[in-house]
Amino acid sequence: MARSQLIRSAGLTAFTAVTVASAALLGACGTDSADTTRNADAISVSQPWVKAADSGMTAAFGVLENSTESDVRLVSASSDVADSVEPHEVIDEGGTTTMRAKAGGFVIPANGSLTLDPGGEHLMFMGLKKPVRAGDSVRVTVRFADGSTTNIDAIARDFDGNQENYAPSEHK
Ligand SMILES: [Cu+2]
Repeated sequence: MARSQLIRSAGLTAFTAVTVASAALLGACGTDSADTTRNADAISVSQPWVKAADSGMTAAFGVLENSTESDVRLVSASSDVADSVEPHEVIDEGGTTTMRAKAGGFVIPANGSLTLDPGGEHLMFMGLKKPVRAGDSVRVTVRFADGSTTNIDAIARDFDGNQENYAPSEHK
């Protein structure tokens, strides 16, 4: 925003503006991290699955592995089958577990992995637009801190455990 104002006030041509913007982007990449691997290329996902549900809410799980020397942050997610998808964590509030949006998203540690599983961190689907049936493949797009994205195709399966963690009352 500040950059475009600067360019406008300097009265530069559109062509110059594009060149300046590109140079600024390259500069940002160089200084953000010594590792130039795109976040999306650093992360591989295994065993992705989503809990089958007729309506309302559900959640997706799996293992995210980071093959680089830098921590990678998953900041947001989306799916065509839900109004919204959020990184969630489960917390213990005086003996009762409840869940909430995880501030800042998930960190996948350098040379490590993050497991999303029932009762722990998960990708929460809210406002299902259609039933998710066992066997369905549900695409979730996850976005990382550097803006790169990965499509995850999660297979739906019936899962009865941890039902209490997905009660609508626990969501705002
Ligand atoms: Cu949740």
